[in-house]
Amino acid sequence: LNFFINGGALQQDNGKFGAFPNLMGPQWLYGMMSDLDQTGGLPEPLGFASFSQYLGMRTQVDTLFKEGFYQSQISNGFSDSHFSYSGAANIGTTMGDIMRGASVAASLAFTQQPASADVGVVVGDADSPAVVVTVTDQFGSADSLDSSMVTLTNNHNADVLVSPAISGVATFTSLTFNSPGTYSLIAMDGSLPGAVSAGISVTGLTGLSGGAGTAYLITGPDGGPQILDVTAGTLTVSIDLSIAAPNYGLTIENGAQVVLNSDQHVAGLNLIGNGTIDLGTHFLNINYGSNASPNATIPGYIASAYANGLWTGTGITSSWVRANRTVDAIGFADGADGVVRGLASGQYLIRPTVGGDANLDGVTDFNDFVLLSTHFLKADNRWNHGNFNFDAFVDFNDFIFISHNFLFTTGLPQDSVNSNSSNTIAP
Ligand SMILES: [Ca+2]
Ligand SMILES: [Ca+2]
Repeated sequence: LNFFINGGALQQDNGKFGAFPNLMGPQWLYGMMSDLDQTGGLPEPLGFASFSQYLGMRTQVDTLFKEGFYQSQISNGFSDSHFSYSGAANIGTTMGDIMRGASVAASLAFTQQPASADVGVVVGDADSPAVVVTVTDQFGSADSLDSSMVTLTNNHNADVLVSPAISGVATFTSLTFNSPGTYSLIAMDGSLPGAVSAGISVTGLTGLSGGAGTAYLITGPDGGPQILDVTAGTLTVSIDLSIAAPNYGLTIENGAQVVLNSDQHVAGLNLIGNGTIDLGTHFLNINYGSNASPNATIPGYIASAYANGLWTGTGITSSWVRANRTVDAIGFADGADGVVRGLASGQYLIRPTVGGDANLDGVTDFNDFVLLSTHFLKADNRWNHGNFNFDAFVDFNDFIFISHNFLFTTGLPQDSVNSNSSNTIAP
């Protein structure tokens, strides 16, 4: 009767359970039973009437072969230096040749995975269980001693994700997919045979589309404040994402671009490096609420794109404005200034309009001249105070826009959210 118990190097135990060191947690007890049916007169362990009783007191007997191999997982079966069960049994010293041996990592298995996922959304929220790869031992269970690194790749691109196996279980909590498709994941770990997941159907979120090389990440809880982080390529946004993700924040990283095919409401806009948003003909409303006004960053973003009137720079731009730059520009207003009808305090509006249209009502007229004259020759970077060339002062260079475009309109459709005013384009 030979027993091998994982938990360390193979070790002869002088035939005594009593010589085991403390073995904590689930352990595997297995061995070769040469005479389990006792026809050969094998002695029962001390304190048990029969082997069947002895085995029956195990927490689980997974496999039992008479005259062969058996294994059983024991939870907390060992305390101090004795094997005990319900505090009653001390196996004693009659078990024969008892040895202890380590389990060995034998294979990999996907033990949890989603069937589907959204592009850019981290796999592992309530909608899609995180991918779990288990390093199994020679008995088909998680190798509780394993802490190796499991590598995850896929059948579409070069993305590689690595996670340590903790007690034989590697959980991937930052897995995302960059583009639609049916994915297979491949798990690798050293020289172990690789494992392939079941198919994962990945679809893009409604209203978002991008070409090859476009990558984005959506973080934050479902229904809570989320961030759309565009990390590479050009992402076209065709619906107001705030309908599904209220007060979401938009980050556009260096080298990435967002093209709006829809008006957009966000909680904040963060451009990194040459990150660019092309408004087209659409407005961007920043609902900054009680946070600091984005006026600290927005005029700089637009000035960067303005490029002395050519609109060829990066930042906040508009391809429509670029094509109509002799008349049109990107204006902006802070609701806290009370200039734009329908734009509440805590909201910030950025939109294409005609040059000189300080109050963003779509026409350059005497009302805009009044705003400019009120702030004339003052240091003020706000479009809604009459600064139309994105520098630091309201002066004659800004008056030129009103003069040039007097009574011009944008030609853009006028919004009518605020039905109390026939002269508003605020969202
Ligand atoms: Ca106006
Ligand atoms: Ca100016």
